Amino acid sequence: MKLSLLISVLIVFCQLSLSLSSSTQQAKCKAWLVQSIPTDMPQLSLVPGVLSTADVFRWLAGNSTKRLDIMAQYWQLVAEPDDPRSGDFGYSKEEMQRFGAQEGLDVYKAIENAADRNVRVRFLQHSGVYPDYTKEPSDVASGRPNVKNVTLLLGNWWGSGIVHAKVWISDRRDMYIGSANNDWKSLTQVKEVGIYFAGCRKIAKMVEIYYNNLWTLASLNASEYTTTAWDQQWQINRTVPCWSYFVPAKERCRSPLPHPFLKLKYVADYPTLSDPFMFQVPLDTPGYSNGTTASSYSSYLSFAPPELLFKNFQTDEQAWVDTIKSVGTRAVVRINTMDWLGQSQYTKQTVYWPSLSSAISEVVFSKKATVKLLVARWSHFINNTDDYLKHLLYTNVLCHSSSRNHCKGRVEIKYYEVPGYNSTGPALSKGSRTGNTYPGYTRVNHGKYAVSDVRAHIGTSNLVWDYFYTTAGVSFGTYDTAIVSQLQQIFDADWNSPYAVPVEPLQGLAFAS
Ligand SMILES: *[C@@H]1O[C@H](CO)[C@@H](O)[C@H](O)[C@H]1NC(C)=O
Ligand SMILES: *[C@@H]1O[C@H](CO)[C@@H](O)[C@H](O)[C@H]1NC(C)=O
Ligand SMILES: *[C@@H]1O[C@H](CO)[C@@H](O)[C@H](O)[C@H]1NC(C)=O
Ligand SMILES: *[C@@H]1O[C@H](CO)[C@@H](O)[C@H](O)[C@H]1NC(C)=O
Ligand SMILES: *[C@@H]1O[C@H](CO)[C@@H](O)[C@H](O)[C@H]1NC(C)=O
Ligand SMILES: *[C@@H]1O[C@H](CO)[C@@H](O)[C@H](O)[C@H]1NC(C)=O
Ligand SMILES: CC(=O)N[C@H]1CO[C@H](CO)[C@@H](O)[C@@H]1O
Repeated sequence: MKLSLLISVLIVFCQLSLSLSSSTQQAKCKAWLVQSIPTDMPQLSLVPGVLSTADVFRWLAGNSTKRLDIMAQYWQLVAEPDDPRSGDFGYSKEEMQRFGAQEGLDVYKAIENAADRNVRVRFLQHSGVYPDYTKEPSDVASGRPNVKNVTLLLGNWWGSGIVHAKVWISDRRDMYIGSANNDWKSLTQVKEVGIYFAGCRKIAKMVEIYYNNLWTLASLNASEYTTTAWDQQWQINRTVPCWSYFVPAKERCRSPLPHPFLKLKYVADYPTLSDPFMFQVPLDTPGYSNGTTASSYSSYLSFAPPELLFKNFQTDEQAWVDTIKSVGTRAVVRINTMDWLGQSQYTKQTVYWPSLSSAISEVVFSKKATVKLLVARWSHFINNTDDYLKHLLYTNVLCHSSSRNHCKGRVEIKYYEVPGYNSTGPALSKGSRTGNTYPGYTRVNHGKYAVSDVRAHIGTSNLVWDYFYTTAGVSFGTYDTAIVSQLQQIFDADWNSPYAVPVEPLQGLAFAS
């Protein structure tokens, strides 16, 4: 009698606590995909339920009550059509309005308002860009003791590289991760993709550790913690923090960061984890038509450079490679990037970097996968990109190079050209009209993401060696079917638009399908 009573009390209690914990969790963590779509792209079909970056940035600042942490490459939220040194110079008030410059000012004001509400604000950035550098964060910090700003120069730590991650964390629970810079143009003149989390403490906490680690680096004297190491994997000598895996274990220092990475002996390259840390936070996806109920799928975060890893997180490079390799047999991987190079861009010795192109060729051969790659063509296009893309397209020739091959996959590559991309820059220069029709550094597809049939990966890094080894970057990835499916829709809208034009194979080597 007593025992059965105890048991039923226990059962009721267990059910109660189960339903409590699942309902509080399910009600809390919401995720939306976020885009910026440049003005004057009438032929792009819009994916319903995707939020706009400008709204999300204003909300993150507007909703914050205690803390607001922003990590940015640079700041240019306030347009400067009157500054002759600016790429905005010479455009009229009406033109700036048509370009959507107001959105940037509104975000800037929302940040100022948060600072005035006595929210504890932190800004961490690279040195900024011409002509203002760090003027905007410094202005917000000036005279407000609750606002802290630091400039972190990763070149002092890795020989080259910058803070390139774009992350907002508000009240340790709302967050943005994606391609958008703190720049008015990133809201209405550059195509961006990111993800917005609301009420996601568990995920925000993990990203905050990375944020704090970078904050700590900014306060240390790099020359006391760096060394030159022989990088066996990439065959160069390079500057690395003294706790790097490239430093032999005996010479390796203790990381001054509070959350050091796995203990491993000397390794010849960065270890690929067989069990990178995944978490099962149920995500509500109210922006996806049929995806409002939270289900538990595995999700992950990945970080660059590798020396800034902690716990059991994977490197950003591994997360990209694993996303490509997650593709099912005969299924499709979609990849979107601004830059693509199979090498390094900023190092003294140039590194050859086949990691992503190899992963693509591997799934084309073995899994009969189709890989669709969308690369930006714009006014700052890297000249040798086309050579690397043609090299990757040659996979199609190799695939069919023997009648004994059972290779049924293919690579398809397109350039994405935002209309007006070849007419950007100040409207006025040395007193005369330039003929440009959009401000400098605009009209480009800047998103960095990949999505297979089962896994979505949303990052902040361009697909070039430096971003994975010397530059700060963060990605969020997930097997959540709603996010996977909506990210595919975003890609397909671009891929099938008239703004995407096929990259031609090497001349004379066209592969007939
Ligand atoms: C807070 O965020 C929500 C969406 O998560 C948004 O609807 C609301 O407008 C934001 N509030 C402010 C004051 O920005
Ligand atoms: C950093 O450390 C180096 C080497 O110990 C030293 O020469 C230099 O003065 C330090 N710089 C600062 C700003 O403390
Ligand atoms: C790397 O540095 C070592 C030690 O200074 C030197 O002996 C070696 O030649 C260098 N290798 C390259 C490829 O620069
Ligand atoms: C590409 O080549 C052109 C012409 O040679 C040059 O002016 C431009 O600076 C190059 N761009 C880059 C990003 O290398
Ligand atoms: C820009 O590209 C378009 C389409 O390719 C072309 O018609 C136009 O002449 C180009 N403009 C400039 C300034 O090169
Ligand atoms: C959404 O609904 C459509 C039609 O009912 C269905 O085919 C699709 O699989 C659903 N997507 C997800 C992610 O559940
Ligand atoms: C590192 C950095 O950018 N520091 C700036 C932060 O803001 C103050 C103004 O309060 C500037 O004086 C600093 O230069």
